[in-house]
Amino acid sequence: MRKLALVLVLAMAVPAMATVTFTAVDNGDQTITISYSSDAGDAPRGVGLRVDVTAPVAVQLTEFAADAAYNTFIDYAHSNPLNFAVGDGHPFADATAAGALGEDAVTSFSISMGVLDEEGGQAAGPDAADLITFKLCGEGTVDVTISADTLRGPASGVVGSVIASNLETAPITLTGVNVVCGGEPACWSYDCHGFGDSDGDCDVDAADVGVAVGGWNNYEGTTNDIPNKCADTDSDGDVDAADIGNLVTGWNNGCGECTPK
Ligand SMILES: [Ca+2]
Ligand SMILES: [Ca+2]
Ligand SMILES: [Ca+2]
Ligand SMILES: [Ca+2]
Repeated sequence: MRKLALVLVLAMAVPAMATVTFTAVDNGDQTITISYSSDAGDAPRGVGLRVDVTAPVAVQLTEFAADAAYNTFIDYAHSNPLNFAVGDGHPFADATAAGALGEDAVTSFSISMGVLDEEGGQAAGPDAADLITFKLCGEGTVDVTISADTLRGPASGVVGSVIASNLETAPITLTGVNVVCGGEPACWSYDCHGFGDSDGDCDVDAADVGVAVGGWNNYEGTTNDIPNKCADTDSDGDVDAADIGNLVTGWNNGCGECTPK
């Protein structure tokens, strides 16, 4: 009888385990939103997430929206200890060491955010939230994988007293995320663009080949006032063999119906 009573006391002393379920969506505008929901129990007090990308991207450090409860960016505070105030900076962190992420393009970074109350104590966040929307700029499309950052927190990616998460079982991967920022050049909507017509005059001739050569060497540049991006015949953020193949097809066969620009 005594033994049973002891077991009961122990069971009551352990807080209910909460399970957090993270989700992520590609918003189609170079931004990604990570959200979570949690079942009954302790709510998150912070997150440590790692983001791995298949090609270098520049995280847009000032273009993010975080849930208001997640008001403390721990690594930013670490890198900027003087005059730091709650809410300052951004939640993006170096994937391999303590400290805020810089502006250089990277293939891995972390998201490090905590919840502080008005007295500076670590409060609980909401049961469910759109945790963060962030923007990545790079070339073409990338796959983006989100997992727990075990450098900064437990394998659940969530700081709290007793919290499990779906990230312990499997990371979340978004495939084919378009990270070409700055808008699409008008030429991408030309009728014959998919066949290498860079200047919109419905033919594929030496002028278009010149733009293709320029784009192969310098995607961000221009050739005779035409953005070299116009040579990107499949609009995937590069000028590579696939684009040249489309141009050769257009050179040989034209492209059918076309209204000049
Ligand atoms: Ca042309
Ligand atoms: Ca022409
Ligand atoms: Ca291309
Ligand atoms: Ca390509």
